[in-house]
Amino acid sequence: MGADSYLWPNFFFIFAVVVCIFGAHGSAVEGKKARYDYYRVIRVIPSNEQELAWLRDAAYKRHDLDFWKEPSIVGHPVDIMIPPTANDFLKVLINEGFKPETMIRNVQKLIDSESTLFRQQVSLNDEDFYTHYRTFEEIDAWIDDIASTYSDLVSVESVSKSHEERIVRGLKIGKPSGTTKPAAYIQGGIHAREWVSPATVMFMTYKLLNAYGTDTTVTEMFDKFDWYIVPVLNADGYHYTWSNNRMWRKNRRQAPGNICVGTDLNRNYAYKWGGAGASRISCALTYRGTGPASEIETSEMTNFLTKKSESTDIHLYIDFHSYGLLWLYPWGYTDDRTVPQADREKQRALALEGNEAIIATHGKSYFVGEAGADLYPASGGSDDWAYGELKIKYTYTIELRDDGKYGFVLPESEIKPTTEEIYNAMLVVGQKLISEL
Ligand code: 0X9
Ligand code: ZN
Repeated sequence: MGADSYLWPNFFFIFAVVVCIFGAHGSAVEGKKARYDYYRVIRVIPSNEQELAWLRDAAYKRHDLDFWKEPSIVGHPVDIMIPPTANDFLKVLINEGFKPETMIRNVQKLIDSESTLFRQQVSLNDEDFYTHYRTFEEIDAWIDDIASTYSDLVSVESVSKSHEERIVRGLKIGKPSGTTKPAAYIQGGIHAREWVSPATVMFMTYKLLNAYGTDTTVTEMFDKFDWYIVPVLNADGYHYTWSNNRMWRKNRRQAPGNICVGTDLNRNYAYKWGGAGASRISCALTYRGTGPASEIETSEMTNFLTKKSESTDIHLYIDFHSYGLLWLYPWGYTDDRTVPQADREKQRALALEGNEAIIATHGKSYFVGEAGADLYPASGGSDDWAYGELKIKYTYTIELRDDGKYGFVLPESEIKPTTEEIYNAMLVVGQKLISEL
């Protein structure tokens, strides 16, 4: 998903149209669900800078492939979803000296096993509600249910509108107080296909609410801070992953003059917009949009938070993604670790502490690192905006489970353990925030 192309628009125009119809986004017939029959996901690990550069070039040029995990650094896996029509790419990889390992043989089979069709209706007070993936409508109804069940602590906030006119809503959780309290912000679902993100945000929220009044840390977290929790930022995209295409990542607006639908909202924020790792090609998975905060979801969400930050201090910002088990801090727009960043060491220390709690839960360990330098530079990210514009001290992007066995199509049985480890990490984060007041 490279940045730029000198060949554009001649070659890329034709190529992109073909790709949009048949390529990385599944075999979609208008009005029908995209299918991923015999799409496979393979993993290669670049063992030197040349191999890494080769993979970057392929990610940039081959829009018929879907890089589930983009090339990052030497020794780190790159996961690529290959449609059956691009099986030649496997041979190319082998010729280049890579040893591709098949992670998923048939993506459609995995999607089918998600069995989202036959789910029982359960009350939100039942753990069963949280151990299944939920539609946008279910999540939206959940927001109202939670607010009425925990009405002494919770109210509903409208964060933004979506292009298709959904309302992106969240919860404000905190013991009401006569004075303005400091705040914390948690978001999920900026990338539509990363289903475990909204699921974890919801389940964690429910667990926290149930622990209020019993667990002293949680009680203080809600007594001393107001928490803004938004389970699904990319409402249209998330809805679309249920209705049309499980592998959709971006929002659903087609800007005038663009060939393809969708902007990667995590490349659209108005801080260092348009730099490295953000494509100017509308068909790319990492399309940056037509300008900084060109998308309504981004612009209204940033207005929402900017307004909050004018009346209170926001101490924490977490954007939950999947997958890869990573706990990242800014900057994300550059891979230069020497760019000044006043809170780097404190952010890192807290993430490492949080990771200890994660390890103690189920033995998983998250890699703690700087987004741009340790993963890949990608500009226009929500985390960089939160840190760069709003100066939110503890700003993170957390990539949840798994580490590639199922990728985005994570079995529902993993929602609970993921939530448990993240919940424990949140207590550590909560303690830190409280201790710094
Ligand atoms: O590339 C992204 O947007 C995130 N990874 S994902 O696989 N979920 O798409 C990482 C974003 C890290 N932050 C920045 N680069 N600003
Ligand atoms: Zn993501």
